[in-house]
Amino acid sequence: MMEKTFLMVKPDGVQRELIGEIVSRFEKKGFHLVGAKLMSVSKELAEQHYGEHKERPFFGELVDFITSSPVFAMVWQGENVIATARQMMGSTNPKDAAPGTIRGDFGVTVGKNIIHGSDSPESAEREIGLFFKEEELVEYTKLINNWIY
Ligand code: 3AN
Repeated sequence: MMEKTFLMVKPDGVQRELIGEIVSRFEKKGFHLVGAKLMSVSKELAEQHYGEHKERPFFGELVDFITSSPVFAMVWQGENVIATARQMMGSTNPKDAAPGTIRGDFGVTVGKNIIHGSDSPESAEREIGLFFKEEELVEYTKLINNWIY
């Protein structure tokens, strides 16, 4: 199923200069980049984005962290991209993330786990809407897709 997902290199990934590495993994996999921007996350946006974690003890930390330095927000498109991107990211806690995944290869601790990815079609739609205006998403055809699908 052709889907879109919201992925975000978090402040630790941007500071550690992992944007290129991460974008490259999704490009090489065969997914299609339809939106991207380097941006600062306001406290309001962070609280909306992490709304489902409001009652968790680490909510304050989460908001402080994501607003502490720029993030690289992206929208990727492809068949089953939501679930596949989650697999490519690895487990939430990098200590449990398999080698070969982004968190398994580059992360150490759960508070700084480098990347966020939507976990369902509903959250993908919600998060894309929070971070991107419709005109910031670029629909285009890539001939290489004929060799992927
Ligand atoms: P994921 O990002 O893999 O979907 P969630 O949605 O369970 O994981 O958690 C959202 C974010 O909250 C995670 N990316 C992680 O940075 C942070 N987080 C999760 N559990 C903890 C924890 N025990 N302590 C600190 N931060 C946490």
